Amino acid sequence: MTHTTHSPSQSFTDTAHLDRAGYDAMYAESLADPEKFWGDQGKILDWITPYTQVKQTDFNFGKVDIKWYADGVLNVSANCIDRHLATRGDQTAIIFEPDDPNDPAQHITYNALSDKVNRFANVLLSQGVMRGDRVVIYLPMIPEAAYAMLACARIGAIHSIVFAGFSPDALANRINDSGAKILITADTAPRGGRKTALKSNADAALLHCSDKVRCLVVKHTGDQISWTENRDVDVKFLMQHASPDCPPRPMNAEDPLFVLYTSGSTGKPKGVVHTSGGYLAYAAMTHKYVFDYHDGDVFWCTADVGWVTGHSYIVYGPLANGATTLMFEGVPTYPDAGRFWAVCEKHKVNQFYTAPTALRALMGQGNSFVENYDLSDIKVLGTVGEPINPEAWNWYNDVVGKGRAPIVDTWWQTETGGHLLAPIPGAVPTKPGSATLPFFGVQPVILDPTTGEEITTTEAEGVLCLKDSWPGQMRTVWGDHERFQETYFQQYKGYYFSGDGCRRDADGYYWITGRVDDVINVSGHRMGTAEVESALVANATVAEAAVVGFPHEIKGQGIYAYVTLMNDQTPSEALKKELETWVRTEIGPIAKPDFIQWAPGLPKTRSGKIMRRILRKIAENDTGSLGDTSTLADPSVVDDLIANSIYNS
Ligand code: 6R9
Repeated sequence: MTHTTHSPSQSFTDTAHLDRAGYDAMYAESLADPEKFWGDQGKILDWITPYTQVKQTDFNFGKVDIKWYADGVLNVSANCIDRHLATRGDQTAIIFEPDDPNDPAQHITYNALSDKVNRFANVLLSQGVMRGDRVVIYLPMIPEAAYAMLACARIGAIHSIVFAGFSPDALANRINDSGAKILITADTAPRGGRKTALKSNADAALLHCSDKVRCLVVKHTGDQISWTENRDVDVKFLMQHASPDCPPRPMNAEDPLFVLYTSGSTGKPKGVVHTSGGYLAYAAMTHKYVFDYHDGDVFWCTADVGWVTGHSYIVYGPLANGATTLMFEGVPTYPDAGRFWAVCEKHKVNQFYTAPTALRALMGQGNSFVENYDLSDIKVLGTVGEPINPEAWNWYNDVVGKGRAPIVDTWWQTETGGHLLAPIPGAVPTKPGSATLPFFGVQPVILDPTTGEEITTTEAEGVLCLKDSWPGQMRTVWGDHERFQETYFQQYKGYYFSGDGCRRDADGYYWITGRVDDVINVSGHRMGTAEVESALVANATVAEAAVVGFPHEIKGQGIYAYVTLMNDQTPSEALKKELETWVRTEIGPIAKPDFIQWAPGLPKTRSGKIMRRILRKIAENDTGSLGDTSTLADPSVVDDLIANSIYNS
């Protein structure tokens, strides 16, 4: 396969932080002497007590231990706010663009951000929140979400954001697993002209939590909500009466900053733990270099703060760099498919960062939605979350960027804290669909999945692992270090295993081919098939369920569920609808199956293991190559499944 290569223009490279020689030199230095390299780069932050130790990391299964800047002391909120006040107190830190385009945008300066975060931190203290306590945040995309995160960081509390699209059950599980003392939510959340009843979801979740958990409510829309005395607290009211001065607490570099739950191939979602110093340094550095961010630029990442992308590239990376970061409450298609571009024009956005699924959806609406707007301020375009197909890449490049803006396809994970593979835009030519080359200090390797041996030829295909640590790496799974080791370090000894398949081409460029485990990627959101299955079997009508991904034009992957009903149940369209609604309420709308197929039987080995490989092939309509089915206990179930698949019924 040949691919067009796109090189940055000379004028872009002339003003960029790095050209090719600069990138090559820094990358070489980062591998030759990581202690020195990261020792120098850690100075991107302000330290209360400078570190003398830089890197203490061990990837060996059984003793996995990751520490960066271990004896350094800092405060994350002071790095994101206080240190900028002298030079840029009146500069906008956050632009808030509300759901309704007729409502005014807010420009929150660094001074104003400081005022809000200090007050919010004092409110948390007044509610008994102490260093190391967990605070669950269940908020829409409003400035209070950033205030709450930074207020936690200011007093050393550990935040755990739960995406506002998750159901009460999913919220309750996360509150309980993290042992949170406080839940922060809002009355209602407008999105795309509709409202989500967040507070009533929170009320429902709290029925399953300790009655000691307090609920801090941001009255955002002013909608009517129910109120539980002695539990519910009006945050905005308390903030008005709180002191605007709350000294930042000195924190150790390795003190946890946040826990973020993410799906894996087995079991319940796990709490990914990120710590303070290494995470922030890595988020700031990647934000600066991968987006070629310069002082005065307006940066917009369209993710939700409920995902890691929002943590690192709406809040922590940009604010650590003193940037102007845009927070958008709405959706790309409201009031119409031109909203992203209207907002880019309105706020003169310089770097725009979104997901392939959004691009595919907008691409289908026609170019006029883009062409109506002046996008001449855009300098860099980014993508994240899933592999980008060349059609979407080319549309992004030609129609949105007019061929002028380099596209940075960034591969990374909740676990990695920041970008691991991405082109430095002034330095590295891009190829549509490739995340190109590693960031500084990152050593990708491709292993043969069966032997576990490293494939050392330039051209290679296999599973993607990392050979050594980087400062933004997760440190552990909340409350379960064993699970951390087993998930990421057991299968391929001595490496961090990403769970992704990957190909390296003759130029050494990396091409992510998708997950190799039972994780599916729906619109850039990670979902464990096991999670959806356990939601389905929790319904009284369901005997057994198997869930796989299938190719979906807009979402990348859709959710395909094979369901075996209890003997006394009769399949019907109504029951399908009921099960879809059931999964929505158990997990959230993003987990709703796109297709449910009644399966009188599932293909199982004689030992009772479901052969997912076969189910995947049927869901992909690739039944010509089912492979060996002779080990199945009852091979005839396969014919029935094929005959009744989405493609044949
Ligand atoms: C940041 C984020 C991680 C998984 C990852 C991979 C997929 C992310 C990608 C990509 C191809 C890219 N992924 N970025 N695949 N190209 N540029 O998305 O974190 O939600 O934890 O998902 O997403 O499969 O393993 P997270």
